[in-house]
Amino acid sequence: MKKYNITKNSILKLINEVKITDIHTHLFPWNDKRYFLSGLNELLNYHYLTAEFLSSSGTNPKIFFKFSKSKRAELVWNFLFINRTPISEASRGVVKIINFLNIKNYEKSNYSEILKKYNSKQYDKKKILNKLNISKVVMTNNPFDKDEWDLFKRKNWEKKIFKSSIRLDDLFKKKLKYKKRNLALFLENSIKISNPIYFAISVDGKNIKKIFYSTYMKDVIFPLLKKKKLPLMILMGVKRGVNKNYKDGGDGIGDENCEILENIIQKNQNINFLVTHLSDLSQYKLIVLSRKFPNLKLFGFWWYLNQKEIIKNILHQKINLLGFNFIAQHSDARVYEQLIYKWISFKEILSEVLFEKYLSLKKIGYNLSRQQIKNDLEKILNPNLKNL
Ligand code: FIX
Ligand code: ZN
Repeated sequence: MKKYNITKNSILKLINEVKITDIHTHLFPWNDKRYFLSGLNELLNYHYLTAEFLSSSGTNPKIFFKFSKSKRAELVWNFLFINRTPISEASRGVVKIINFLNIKNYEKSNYSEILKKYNSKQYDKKKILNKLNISKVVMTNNPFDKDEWDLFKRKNWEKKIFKSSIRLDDLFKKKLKYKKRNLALFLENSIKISNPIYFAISVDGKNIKKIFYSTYMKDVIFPLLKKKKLPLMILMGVKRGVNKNYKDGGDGIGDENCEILENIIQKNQNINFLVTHLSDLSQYKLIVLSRKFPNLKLFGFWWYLNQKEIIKNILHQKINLLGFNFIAQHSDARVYEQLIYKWISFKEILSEVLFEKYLSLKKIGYNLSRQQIKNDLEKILNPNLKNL
C-alpha cells in the first residue's frame, strides 16, 4: 500500500477535493429575484451582525429597523468595522469574504467606498460554488408561505444544485388549522411539487412536547414520512424571541430536552432523524444517543456553536464516539457569499482536527492511504441525499 504523508496541508488539500453537500441553508436559487440574497448590504444586515451591533452600541432597535437596508448596513459597518476591530466570528466572516473577493485597502474605507469596491468585484455565482467545491445546497422551503412557495411554479432554476426541504415550523407556530386528512393531502402534494430531501422543524424548549405529541405529528406527519421514506430534520434548543425587538437576531438558547428526543427516536425507529442542537451542554448527550440508534444522525454546528474552539472540541468527541457516522457541517447561509466564509473556516478547522486524529492512528502503527482519507471525508461532507 502506498504510504500517505499526513500533514495539515495535505489533509486540507484532500478536503478541498471533496464535493460538499450543504445540508441546511436558507438560500434560494440565483434567479429567484425576490428571495435570493447577495451583496454587502445584505451581508451587513445578517442578524448575527445586527444583534451584535444593537447590543454593543445600545442603538434603539425600533429606530434602527425603520432605517433603509443600506442605512442599516452603513451603521453596522461604521460601528463594528471602523470604530471597532471586526474580531467577532460574524465580523471576521465578512472580512474573509472581502479578502476572498480580493478587495484591498478596505480597513478604513467609509461605507460608500467599501460598497463601491465590493460592487466592482463581479464574480460568477457558479464560480464561487466551483471554488468552494460545493455541489449541492439544500434550501429551506415553507409550503405554508404561498409567495415563497411559488418558486416551484418556475422552471428555470438550477435544480441540480438547489434541493428542497419542507419546513414545518409555521404549521405549529401559526397554529394553522387543518383536518388531518386535508393536512396529509396538502403535504403529500407539497412533496410532489418540490421533491424534498427531508422535512424539517425547529423546536423551542417549551413547545417540543406539544409538537411531537400532537395529532398532526403522530397521525399525519410521521406516517407520511414513513410512507415516503423521508427523514425528519430537528433543529433543537432555540428559544425564540428572547428580545423580540431584535427580530431574527433576538433568538437565544432554550432548554435541552434530550430525554424527549430520545423518546421520539426510540419510538419511531423506522424514521431517520437528522438532529442538530444549539446548546453546548447537549452535544455530548446527543453523541452518545447517536451511538444507540441507527436512525439518529447528528449534523453541523448550529448558529452560536459555530466557533472554532467549540467545533474542535465537539468534533473530537464525535469522531471518538461515532467514527465518521455524522454529517460534519451545514452553512445555514442566508446571503449567498456567506457560503465562502462558513465553508472556508470549517474546512480549516476540520483539517486541524483530522490531522491530530490521523496522526494518533499513525503513531499506534496504522498506515493510512490517501483514498481511505478521501472515503472518510466523503461520508461526513458529501452525504448521499437519497439515503440520509
Ligand atoms: O431555524 C433555523 O433554521 C435557524 O437557522 C434560523 O432560525 C436562524 O435565524 C439562523 O439563521 C441561524 O443560523
Ligand atoms: Zn437554519
